[in-house]
Amino acid sequence: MKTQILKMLRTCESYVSGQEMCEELGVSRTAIWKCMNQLKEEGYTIEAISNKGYCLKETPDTITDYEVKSRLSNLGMLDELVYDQEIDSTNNKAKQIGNEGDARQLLFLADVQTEGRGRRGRNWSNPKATNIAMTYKLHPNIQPQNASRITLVAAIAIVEAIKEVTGLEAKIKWPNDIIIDRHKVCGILTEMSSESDFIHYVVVGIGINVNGEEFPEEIKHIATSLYLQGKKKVDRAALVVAVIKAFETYYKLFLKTEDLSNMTSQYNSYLVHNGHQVKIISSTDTLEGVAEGINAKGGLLVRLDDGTQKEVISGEVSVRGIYGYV
Ligand code: BTX
Repeated sequence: MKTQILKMLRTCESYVSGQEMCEELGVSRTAIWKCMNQLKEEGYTIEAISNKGYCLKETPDTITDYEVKSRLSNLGMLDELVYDQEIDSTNNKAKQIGNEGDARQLLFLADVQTEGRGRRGRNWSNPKATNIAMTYKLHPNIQPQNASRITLVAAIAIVEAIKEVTGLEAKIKWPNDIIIDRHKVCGILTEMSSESDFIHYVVVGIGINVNGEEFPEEIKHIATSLYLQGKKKVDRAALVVAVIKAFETYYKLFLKTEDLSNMTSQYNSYLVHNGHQVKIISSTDTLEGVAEGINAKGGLLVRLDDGTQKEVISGEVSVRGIYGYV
């Protein structure tokens, strides 16, 4: 009901009468009144004027399912949004529900993660309700070996959503980091449960540093937030909505071909290493060369010093001069 009430308040020209709400939602005046009071307790400023009705004056910085849903005309490819104020990890929750056999496409949202995860067991810090932790649980009908490309699809969507909501020009550090001014503002973690030719689910976790003003000592030198970069507080729900819309557009394009052929130029235009010297550090060796963008498979093309071009499929790319510690 909160979703519908917020939607009505948001789309109305000025005031919505209690009567209109009762009729539209098919509930009693008392039910509306109770819901209004709950919203007020959560920080919404709702003006109530007798004979006129209700008017939404201010929205708190929140990413609850109903706040986000009230800003969307429909959920598109998603069946539902699931919000937790605090959780161990939205990826863990998505996987747990996926393992229980839930076949819906869901988006999990949380303000705080106590055990947020990065790649290879690394940690993702999200201790305060100033950031966004969101995880898609998707059921694409694609070959399992192509699923990791969804990380790159998400990266394009996030760069565009950040630009739309904040005006900031973020870049992609291949394959899964979003950076601004040489610092990491977002990380993406894609995980999957599959058989050799069938995907049970793909989980795409996105962590965005939004309104945080400081970071723990150990990541201070590499992390930044949209607030620190733009010097303005960001409407987190607006950013979630922008990511949802952009991701759906690119994800649908991806599903047509199972590769990035419809979006390589976008990705490459956001790629921070493009045309720059990079160091490819894999578990077996280290290579150096000039990055020449990604190909449709999502591999990074690197022109080695001997003139040959190498396609890097996985591994960690460090870009000289991009991060202070490189
Ligand atoms: P990654 O392995 O590329 O990056 C993890 C590394 O990034 C850490 O080792 C640390 O150095 C640094 N780091 C940790 N926290 C932050 C932060 N808040 N900002 C900048 N740098 C940081 C990146 O992995 C993938 C992260 C995905 C996070 C999302 S949040 C929603 C979902 N749930 C979950 O548990 N993980 C994903």
